[in-house]
Amino acid sequence: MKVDSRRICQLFREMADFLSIKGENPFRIRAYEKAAEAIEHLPGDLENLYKKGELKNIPGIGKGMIEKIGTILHTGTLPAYEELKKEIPRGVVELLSIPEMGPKTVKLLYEKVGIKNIEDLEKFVNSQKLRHLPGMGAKTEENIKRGIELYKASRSRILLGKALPMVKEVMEELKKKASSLIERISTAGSLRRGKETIGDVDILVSSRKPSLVIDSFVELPFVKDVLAKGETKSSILTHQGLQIDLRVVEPDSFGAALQYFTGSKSHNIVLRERAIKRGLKINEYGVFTEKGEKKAGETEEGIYRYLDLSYIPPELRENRGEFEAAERGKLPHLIEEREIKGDLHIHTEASDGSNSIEELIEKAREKNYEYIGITDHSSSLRVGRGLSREALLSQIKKIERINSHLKGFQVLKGSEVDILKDGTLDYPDEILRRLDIVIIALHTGFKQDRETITNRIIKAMQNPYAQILAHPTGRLLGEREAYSLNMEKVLEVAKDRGIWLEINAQPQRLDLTDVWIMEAKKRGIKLVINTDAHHKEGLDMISLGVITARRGWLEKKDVINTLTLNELSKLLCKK
Ligand code: DGT
Ligand code: CA
Ligand code: CA
Repeated sequence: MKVDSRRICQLFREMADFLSIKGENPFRIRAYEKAAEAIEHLPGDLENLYKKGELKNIPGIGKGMIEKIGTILHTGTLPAYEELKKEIPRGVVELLSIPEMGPKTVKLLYEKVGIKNIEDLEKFVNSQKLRHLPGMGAKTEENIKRGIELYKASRSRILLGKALPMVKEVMEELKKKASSLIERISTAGSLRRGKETIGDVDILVSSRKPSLVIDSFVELPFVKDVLAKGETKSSILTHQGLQIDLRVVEPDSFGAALQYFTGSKSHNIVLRERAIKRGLKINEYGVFTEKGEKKAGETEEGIYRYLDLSYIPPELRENRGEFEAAERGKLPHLIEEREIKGDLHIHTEASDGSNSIEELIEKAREKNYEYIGITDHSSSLRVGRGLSREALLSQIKKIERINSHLKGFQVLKGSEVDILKDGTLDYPDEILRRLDIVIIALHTGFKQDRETITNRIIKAMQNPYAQILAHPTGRLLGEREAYSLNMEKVLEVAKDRGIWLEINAQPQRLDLTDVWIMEAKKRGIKLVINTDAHHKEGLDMISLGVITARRGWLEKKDVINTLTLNELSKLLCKK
């Protein structure tokens, strides 16, 4: 029996959720989570590795988990899973996705009050009954209420980082199935513009036989429901809950349709007004004169050119000044992924990551990088399994040893140092002095007021060894809003002190955000695109960071980790 590895991942994650609601042993729960994570990043086919007995070499997958994988591969499921699924309603598990709702609270509300889903919870909270339960209070109730709102808002949108790989697969399957029918194919909409979350996926195809393309599309294996089906367009829902709109157009209007369906809406409105001013009409078929003569439409470039604009890359189409720049030929030459020379924020197995320094070097060299920064958590961050001073010092020695054997590549000694409650850093200066890269980051006290948080961060930025401010706003998409922060002030200090601001490429973070990136660039602040990877495959997330940087109008020269090793070393020496 062929079981998709993603299904196994999902099953393990559900197991972890079930067990946490049951209040089971945290190590058992963690074992499922770790195995799911490892499977997600597996360097090969799960079934093959299992058959060859090679799963035992994969960090994160223990003996017990290998047995369970075997059972699932043979039977499609696990007996314990089937039992728990009967016992705990789906809606109860979903409660875990609400920010502020931990397993203990879910268990309490389910067992003592009978709350089985979000609707039950919402009613309970709104009637102010939750505050009277043991260990709760008005404040918790308020937090959960906000959590529900946040969750509901996020449920309808999906992370770019999650959608991209799924969409890639969908497009490949469609191309395979309808190869003789399809001339061109592209994503459009917010996905193509690289927005951090997307409502639905838009795909555009050019073909001379539209209805046949549509027929192939709705029959693809990932389709769960067909929401709409016409001669030239269709909407479907995938098994993973992704909505995909497909439109098929004639080849000579592909450019016009691509421009139109890429949006954004506000960008398109300005473009249309521009056309009207010139006595032209623009729509998804092309640019036309008053007499109906077609002037452009086959390519996007042609459309912008006909309206006296240089080509505007999709990431800039948000009506944030791109028309003025395109008119004057002053559009930025946007940064590209191949210009990235290294990654300066990476965790290893020494703290809460899963790979060794050597494994990370190997992956980085595959990416043609010249350097990586090893930056595990600092000592007081318990949840991040932060390094004690001694552990950090011995890691420094280890890195020096490794570096002495490397040619054309260097590991930079670093740390993601926690900003403490009083704005001081988690290691003393005599330790920070020995590091190449000091990242400062806030991991606690998110609920402090705006002034307190701002002052804490600013104080930390004054430390002479502070170099990079990580994930500056602290947001976690769908989970946690940005903490209240006076970003203008932070930018001022960053400029003043020469602190580099991080664009954190984690799909849930993408922080700094596009608008603040533009703001930072305007002030001449340098940025650095980091993955904050906790797993070697996580280094590939850099692409999301680059997309976000592009949305913030960044060029190669604005981004520190486009520097060669040589250039970066010189810069770090100067500091
Ligand atoms: P999303 O899906 O909410 O993340 O955002 P988009 O931008 O992908 O929006 P969507 O899927 O509703 O439509 C795709 C594009 O089609 C949109 O960016 C611009 C274009 N579009 C859709 N409806 C209209 C409209 O009424 N007027 C104009 N000018 N363009 C539209
Ligand atoms: Ca869309
Ligand atoms: Ca759409």
